Amino acid sequence: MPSPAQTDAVPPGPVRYAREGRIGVITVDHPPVNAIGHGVRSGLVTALETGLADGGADALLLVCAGRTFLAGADIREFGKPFPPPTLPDVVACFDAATKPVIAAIHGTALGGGLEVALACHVRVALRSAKLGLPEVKLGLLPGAGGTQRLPRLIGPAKALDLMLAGDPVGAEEALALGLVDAVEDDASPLEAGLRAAGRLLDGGRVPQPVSARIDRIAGSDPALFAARRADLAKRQPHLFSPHRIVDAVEAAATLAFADGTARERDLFLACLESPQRAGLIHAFFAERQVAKVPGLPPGTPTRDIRRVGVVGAGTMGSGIAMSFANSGIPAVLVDSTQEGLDRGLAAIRRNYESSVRKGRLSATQMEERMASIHPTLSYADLADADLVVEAAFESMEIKQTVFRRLDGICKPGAILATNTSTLDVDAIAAATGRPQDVLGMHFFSPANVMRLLEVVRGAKTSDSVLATAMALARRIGKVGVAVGVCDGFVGNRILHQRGLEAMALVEEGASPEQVDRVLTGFGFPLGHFSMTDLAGIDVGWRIREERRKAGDPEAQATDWLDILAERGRHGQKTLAGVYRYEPGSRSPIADPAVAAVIEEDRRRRGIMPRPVSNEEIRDRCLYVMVNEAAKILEEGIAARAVDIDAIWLHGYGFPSWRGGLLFWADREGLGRIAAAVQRYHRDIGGPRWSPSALLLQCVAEKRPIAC
Ligand code: TC6
Repeated sequence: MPSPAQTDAVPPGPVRYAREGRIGVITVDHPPVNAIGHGVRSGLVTALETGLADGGADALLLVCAGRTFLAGADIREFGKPFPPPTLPDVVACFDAATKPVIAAIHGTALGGGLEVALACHVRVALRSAKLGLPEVKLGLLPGAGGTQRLPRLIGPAKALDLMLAGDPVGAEEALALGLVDAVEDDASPLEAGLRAAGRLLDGGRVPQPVSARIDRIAGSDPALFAARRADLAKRQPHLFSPHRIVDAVEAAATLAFADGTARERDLFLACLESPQRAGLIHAFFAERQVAKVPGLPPGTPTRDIRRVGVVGAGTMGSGIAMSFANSGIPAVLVDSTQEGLDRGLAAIRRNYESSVRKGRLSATQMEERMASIHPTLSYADLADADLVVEAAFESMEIKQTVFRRLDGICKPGAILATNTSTLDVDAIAAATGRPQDVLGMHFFSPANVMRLLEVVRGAKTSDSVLATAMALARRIGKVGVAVGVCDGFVGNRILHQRGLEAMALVEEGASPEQVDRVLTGFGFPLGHFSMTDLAGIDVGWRIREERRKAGDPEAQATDWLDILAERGRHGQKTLAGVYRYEPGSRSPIADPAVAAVIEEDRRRRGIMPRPVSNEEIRDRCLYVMVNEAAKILEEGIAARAVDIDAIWLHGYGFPSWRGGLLFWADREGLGRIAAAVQRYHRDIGGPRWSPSALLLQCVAEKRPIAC
């Protein structure tokens, strides 16, 4: 179908108006995602007024060009003044339209985009479309009438589900919910919209505006709101905007539309002012910014990755194989023993079965994914792989042996990646005759869940290999961050310093539970020691052994964690580590046996325990991280502060509403942090407290470290 001819009625801009027979078509064309910035807002109002005044148009159609419907308000404008018309003004104009308005949705109708569609009389979606109100993920609420209209359309309970999760639903589900009126196949949004408009004009009844409906909210149960508040207090105690969403939906259910809308506006403005909004929006852009690697020209050729290999069927290797299988990339999984292979495959199956039980996967999908993982004992089966990820034991000797072997078997051009978390990628690459094809792909445990992928560029890694790994990260749903080679790269290097500080705090008198409580109180989902148990104490123990062998001055003495590891307390997997665990449960339980080991260790070292305040724990654990992060920037191991922020957000559960480690540091005050670092350097000492020159420089120049 030809696109409608453009009239001169509306000057060229992101929104145009044209007529197609009896239908006035308003087209938004504002790449890449039709975000509703100021130009789109005023364009929409002008185009709507033009359509309403156009005597030849009996109905109006709102449609978008490009890959998606309106993807929401322009996030870059939040925090700046909003020149009118505001999005609520635009939505009010659509709501008051005197001709029927149809929204034809393709791609994603998100946030303010869906709110505009909710103010239309009819919504029709292509089958591939997704619809949602993700504002909660940005620390906001749907502030253009979404909290008032959605409950009127689908009922308050389902509306709360959608707004509190922030995840989009597919067109079919939207139809079942009553969010859209029709789903169309195989059409352009323009064709689908024109068809729906034609049906409406040929005798269909024009539905009343959503704002006028009360059937779905009449008699709402007040207990619903109390239950949601109690649930939020338990699950998301730190977050500001979810509570405001419940308040706004309660207003929809109890107040007249105009009063509910006014209440929504107040609550929206409170969210807008909240520091959490700034943090979450920084996190949103951080995820996208890290994909653009400084010095790697856009358009760098990438290699075709159709099948991969994974060496090692342990916890990491199995999770990595699942990450590929989940994205439709077949994986050959190699292990040195049948027993290891069987154990890995059984773990993968258990994991998928649990997803099937939770309704996240169908039984057929599970079997398809299992079938795309080919277990083998033979390295020769890797000959065809386009990329191999090695996830063997964390030992340089073992890794070099594996790489020598891979170099002999893998086809020319195949990329060889190591999942090492601490070892020198260049030394591993040197075991091969193709160092340009070697790099690190450092996944985080559990690898099939955690989104972070540190892409470690070796001294000889070629641009195309780096670009391929970054593109592959995106393809498998990970946030790839390019980093340089150093011990622990970015994430673990910072974690290592926090670990040393957490251990020092326990030696001085804090308990592991107290340290963990302070960190979860800050917003981390897990405390340092719960995380150690999850990763496996034996992993850290092995790393410490390597460090001891390498003569690291901070890793000389055996500590109480080593004693736990030596006694077979390897963490959650052995139901005992720093904590103990009931079979089938992941909840840590404080264990007097561990307290006794710690006490014994203090006695051995001649340390008299003292009370340690929560504030001291917080400052020491976090400031040591900031100091190390600043050194990483100084050395160029991470190119930008945003890379470090993304790494801690996506790999270590840094609270997203705090924006990221260095974004948070600026808000905490670099002067305060630097002064404390210098004090701890004097009082505690050790390389980890030697102040970063960059940190001191930022303070001297009164400039932020992050942005
Ligand atoms: C809201 O609506 C509140 C309303 C109440 C008001 C009173 N604004 O993700 P991609 C950029 S809150 C500005 O790589 P995809 C993005 O930064 C908003 N920019 O693409 C990137 O720029 P770059 C509610 C935006 O195909 C480029 O577009 N809406 C926006 O993988 C491509 O993005 C949301 O939260 C935006 N809204 O995914 C939706 N969105 O190239 C947020 C994207 O310079 N957006 N950009 O790096 C998304 O979820 C995804 O972008 C997507 C497309 C699913 C729309």
